[in-house]
Amino acid sequence: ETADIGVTGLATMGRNLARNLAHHGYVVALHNRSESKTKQIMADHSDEGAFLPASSMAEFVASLRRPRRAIIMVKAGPATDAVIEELAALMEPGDMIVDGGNAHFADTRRREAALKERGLHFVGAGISGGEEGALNGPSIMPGGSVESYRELGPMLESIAAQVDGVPCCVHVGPDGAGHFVKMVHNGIEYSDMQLIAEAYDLLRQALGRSPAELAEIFREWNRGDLESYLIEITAEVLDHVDASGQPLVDVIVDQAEQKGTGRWTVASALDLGVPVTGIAEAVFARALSGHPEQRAAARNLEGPNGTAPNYSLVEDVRLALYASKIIAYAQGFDQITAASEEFGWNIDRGAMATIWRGGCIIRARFLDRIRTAYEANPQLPTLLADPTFAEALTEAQQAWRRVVSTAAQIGVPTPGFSSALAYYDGLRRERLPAALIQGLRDFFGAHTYRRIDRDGTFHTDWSGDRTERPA
Ligand code: NBP
Repeated sequence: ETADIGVTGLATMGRNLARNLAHHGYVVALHNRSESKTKQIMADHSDEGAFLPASSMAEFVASLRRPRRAIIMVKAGPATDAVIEELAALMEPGDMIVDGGNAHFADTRRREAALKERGLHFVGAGISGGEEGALNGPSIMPGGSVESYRELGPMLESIAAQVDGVPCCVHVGPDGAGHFVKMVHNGIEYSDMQLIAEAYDLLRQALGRSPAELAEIFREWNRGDLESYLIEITAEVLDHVDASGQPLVDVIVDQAEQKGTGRWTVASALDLGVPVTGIAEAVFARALSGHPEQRAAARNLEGPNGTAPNYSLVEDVRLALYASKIIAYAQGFDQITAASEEFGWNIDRGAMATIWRGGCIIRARFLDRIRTAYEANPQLPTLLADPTFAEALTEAQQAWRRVVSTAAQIGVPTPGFSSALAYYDGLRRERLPAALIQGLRDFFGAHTYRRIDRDGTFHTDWSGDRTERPA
């Protein structure tokens, strides 16, 4: 009973997380369904810290000091349920099970409730940063009880990425809050990548620049407002020439795949009634790319394939990208707000921006601005209302409109830029055509409407004398 913590599931993520814990001085118990992975770590890394390898789950649990803390890093879904059950059967009240996989937050809520009945703490912890992050400092988003965080927090904070001396790990909220926030993080990652891809596509078509020239533009952008990990690696990918001598981006099949967290984010947003158009367009753009038969069938449809030689286009696209990014993040934070209210999570949005500054895929200078915005006004109704972001949008909006119209004129699809602009104009519009929609709903379905000049709900007798009655 000497291990501070254990990790079961020692594939890429689990192995690196266990090593990270050991590097920080913790005694780490190791377990994997097939023992070969456990042995491999001992062969390759046992000199890096204190590991206690176990060949069975019983041995693994027996090696943990109390209250026991075990992190599960296995494939999300039924495998996670199976491992939880095995662990729970061997544990005692007060012990803690942490799921660091990419679980759906509804599964985490279900598991947390079931384990609480058995006196166990269950912590669904979102972990971002891929294998490199797991080893050297990920962004960690743990849910679960306050008591469990008291025990686990210091350990998780010590292995997380650190930015300005602040760990990229904070207690997000009860039950599924951590996995929810991780899900939205992944959704935002989809929209960031879509916007970058649109900027690349538009500049390439409009200006006829080569991937290497475009890499230079992204490198330049990475020195300003857009500075981020994804912009940085965009330059790397665009610059890469493969063994055949061609830019790699030109030989990769243009069908984007997805594992499902983007889809989960959009499905949850539909349930919550939050317009996350930036994430949704990104998910749908990937889906469109993955239908080669439809793309082949549509290839000869009429439309321009023009250029737009225009000296200010590069700067215009930079501004459109930044403005659209603000919209996508504003929408993602709205979704967190809505879920926090729906599930009683009481999530501190500024703290979420803080822990996304490092370790994770969307890490960016930009997140400091979001943190500042929520610190200045914790009740901010939308990020667009923050003075700094409002000013950035004001500065960008003319360029943004030029970009969307140029893209439409030369036939380059920019669903991210266009839908973000439509969202911006929708929110700032004094009167929306939703009034007409309400009129139509009342006409065909007697769904009633409210008036701007009187309280109450009303119905017009459309099929009769068209007088209005209170409903
Ligand atoms: P995988 O998602 O590829 O899962 C492999 C691990 O699951 C192995 O240890 C395997 O054991 C174990 N496992 C399976 Br599969 N079925 C099992 C079962 N029924 N009982 C017990 N163990 C079982 O590993 P990963 O890529 O390291 O990811 C781990 C988790 O972290 C996942 O939930 C993933 O979504 C999440 N995540 C991954 C990344 C990333 O960049 N890869 C980033 C963030 C989060 P075996 O060796 O005996 O087959």
